[in-house]
Amino acid sequence: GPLEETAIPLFFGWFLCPSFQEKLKSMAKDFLKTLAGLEAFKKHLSDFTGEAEKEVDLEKFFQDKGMLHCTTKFCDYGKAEGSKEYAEQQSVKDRYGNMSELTLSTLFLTPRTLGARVSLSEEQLQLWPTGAEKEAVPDANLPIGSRAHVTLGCAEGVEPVQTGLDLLELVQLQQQGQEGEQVEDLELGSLTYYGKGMWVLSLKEPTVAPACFSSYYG
Ligand code: ACK
Repeated sequence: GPLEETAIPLFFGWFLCPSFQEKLKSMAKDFLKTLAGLEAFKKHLSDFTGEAEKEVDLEKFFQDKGMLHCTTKFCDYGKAEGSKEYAEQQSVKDRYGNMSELTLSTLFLTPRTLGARVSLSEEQLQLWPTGAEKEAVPDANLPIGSRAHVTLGCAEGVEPVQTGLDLLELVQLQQQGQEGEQVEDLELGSLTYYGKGMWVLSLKEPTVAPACFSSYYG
């Protein structure tokens, strides 16, 4: 009967330690504050507002989406394709509850989402579900794990799933050789504009985030 079955969660992923969540949130806040003050950003403000002269408070623009994490497999309680197989995978069972260090390589934002890109290690890639990138962008050949991210905020009415999709759009542009417009060297790293309101801050020093591999039932 149902009580003997293992319940499949909403999603599996790495959950950032509470103290580090605060650190990352304040880092993102500082970044937004700096960005908002840059002439280069103001020049492209209409990407966010739809109007040239209108002001935008980026900190209010991106709404908090709760506990910071890096999703590996979105299972939707078993309804998502491949979720049962993922939940039963040996590496998932072995690593469940283990601590890991996530490397955050960039902060990025679009008119929809604000996120941090995660560079997964070989070991962490063993927990990455097959087809995560193909499922999102079937026509491209994107590197495995290139969708890995932490959602830091979403514009009003935007679902967090969008953050990974926005990241893949950026990865695709980079893969196609688009270098973007290198705008400025900030204290945290170099800032690049990719058009259509897409900004990337490459961190000078990748930030290491302690996180626990687990799952969320909601
Ligand atoms: O920010 P995220 O990675 O985007 O974390 C949340 C988490 O699952 C709970 O909603 C992510 N998510 C939602 N739908 C999907 C999906 N279809 N594919 C991959 N990740 C998803 C969302």
